[in-house]
Amino acid sequence: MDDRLTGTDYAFWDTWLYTLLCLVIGLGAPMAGKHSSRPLDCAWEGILSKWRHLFVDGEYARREKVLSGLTLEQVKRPPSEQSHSIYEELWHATRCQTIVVTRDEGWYESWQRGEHYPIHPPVEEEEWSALVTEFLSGLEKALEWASSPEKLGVEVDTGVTMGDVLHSLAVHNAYHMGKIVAVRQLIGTWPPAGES
Ligand code: NI
Repeated sequence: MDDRLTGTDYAFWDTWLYTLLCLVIGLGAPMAGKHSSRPLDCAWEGILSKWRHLFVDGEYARREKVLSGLTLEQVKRPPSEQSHSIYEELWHATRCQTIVVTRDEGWYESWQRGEHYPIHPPVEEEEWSALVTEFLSGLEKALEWASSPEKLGVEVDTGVTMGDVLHSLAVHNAYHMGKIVAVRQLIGTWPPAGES
């Protein structure tokens, strides 16, 4: 997410999503009869569950699980000199996500200045838990953006829609969630206690 998105990069996803939507609605319409809104509702619920799959619980461990059962000591210590700590990974992913889902201009400007990681490690356990809360609530905000074709179609940059940016955000999250799991495996905290 260090570079601004370009429309051409994401044209495929945009086309895929809307073609799928049109197909589902088109197939449902002849069977709709008087209740023509129901296939549309069902189709959109299906699309929303795909977004939940991308953001919350699909393809790899639930994001809540990836971030659970960690102590302050474990999240602030990088596993090697070249590595980011778990706290740094999540801080970075969260800032990026918050910028996308809240359209926060202040955070966007600091990101543009190259401030992609925290300046210092967390001192209090609460800093970590607040960061986890911000990240998980950001996932729900992403789903709110995905809750209607109108919201997904909002143009956030020339030729770039919110839907385009959300797909990119899901990939970015996956990259950093995977890095966090890798660090957890290295330091012997994966899976979280009590989970398989
Ligand atoms: Ni990144």
